[in-house]
Parts: sequence; C-alpha cells; structure tokens
Amino acid sequence: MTSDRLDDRAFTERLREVGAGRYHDKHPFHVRMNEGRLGSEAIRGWVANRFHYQKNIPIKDAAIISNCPIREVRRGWLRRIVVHDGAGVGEGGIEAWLKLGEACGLARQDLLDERDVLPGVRFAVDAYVNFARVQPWPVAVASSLTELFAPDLMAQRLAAFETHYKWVNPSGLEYFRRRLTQAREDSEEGLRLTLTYCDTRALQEEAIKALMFKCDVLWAMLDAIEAECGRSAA
Ligand code: AHQ
Repeated sequence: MTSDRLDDRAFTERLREVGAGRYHDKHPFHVRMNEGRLGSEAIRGWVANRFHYQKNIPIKDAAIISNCPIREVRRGWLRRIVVHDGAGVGEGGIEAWLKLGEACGLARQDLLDERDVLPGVRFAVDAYVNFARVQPWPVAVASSLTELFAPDLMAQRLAAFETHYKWVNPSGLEYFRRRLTQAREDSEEGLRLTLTYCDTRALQEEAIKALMFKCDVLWAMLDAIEAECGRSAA
C-alpha cells in the first residue's frame, strides 16, 4: 500500500497553518493587551486566571511522561517539569508567575487559592490536562506546538507591558523574558518529536487536530477572561 504520509516539510506546513489561523495572538483580548488598551483590573484578572493554566502545565507534562515508553523522550520532556516547578524553593516558572501577580498588586495566596479562576478557564485547563492523560503521547506532544507561535507573542507582550503598563513592577516581567528562549527550545523539541513519532498519516492528522484543540483551549480561556474582565478599559 503506498503511504500517503506527509513528508516533514508538508507536515510542518500543515501544523504552522493551524497557528496562523487559530493561535490566541489574534484573540481580541490579546490584541487590546498588546495595544495598551486594557485596564488594570483586566490585566489582574488575566494574570490570576492564567496562573491556573501555568500551574497545570507540569501536571500535563507528567501525564505525557507517564504515557511514554521511550526513555530518551521522557528524559528530555522531564526538563519542562523542572522549568515550571523549579529545581528548588523560590525557583521556576510557577514561582515567576506568582511574582508577576505580586508585581500587578495581587496577593500570592489569592492566586494559589484560585479565588478568581473563572469556570471557562478551569474547564479549558482541565480539558487540556485530561487530553494529555488519554491521548497517545505523540499526539499530546503535538498539542504543545502552539509554542511554535509563542516567541513572537512574548516579544510583543513584553514591549506592551514595558510601554503601556508601567504600573506593573518590571521585575514581574521576568517570566515572559524567560519564555522567549524556553518557548523556542520547547517547540523545537516538540516539533522534532512530532515529526519523528507521528509516523503514519493517521497520526499526522491526529497531531493536526490536537494542535487545533489546543488553540481552542487557549482561545476559550481568553473568551472567559474577556467576558469577565475585558470590559475595563485603560
Ligand atoms: O507560559 C506558557 C507555557 O509555559 C506553555 C507551555 C506550553 C504547553 O506545554 O502547552 N504552552 C505554553 C504557553 C505559555 N504561554 C502562553 C502565553 O500566551 O503566554 C502561550 C502558551 C502556548 O503557546 O501554548
């Protein structure tokens, strides 16, 4: 049977087309954020709700590791958990996001207590974690490829905060500065694994659908945040 498997270039192009159409850099909330048009309450609501996503990333990544039988892949993916959880107290991305919250005037405990987490954000994040638990690990890896499009957004966001949201203590922006390189490293690893292990046309199509699903996860989070917090203008 002739294989109708996409070659790496065509597969990569299909994945990039998903982001070009659906990545959350185009969501109205992010567009307004990057144009400096959000009020402080909208920024605080976004930071408090995105913390729920951030603290669930290592749980999602551990789910992928738990489903993966290949030692070399697990060894590489394990790095992500340490990036977020930190190698020790006071380190890692989750800690840096808590510092972003403090830089916006939010109490750490309010983020940790999930006091302001919106139902739509909670459901979208739960859907992402459960996706990673039940999907074949290469398909779950493919869902992280939204990070192919993250570095440009991080750069735009950093510039926006430094220009339009000077009331946020600049020390809180360290998270986004780190993501410029971490997102690039993550997406290079994720793309290499996806191209290697989504090695049938069926798995390639599942990977493309996984990326669409993840774009919907990120979009749905912003829909909920926009509905609740997006009304307050700068
Ligand atoms: O800060 C982000 C992060 O740690 C991750 C992990 C990765 C994944 O495994 O799905 N995705 C992701 C993302 C982060 N930040 C988002 C943003 O806009 O700040 C972007 C998001 C992503 O592109 O998936």
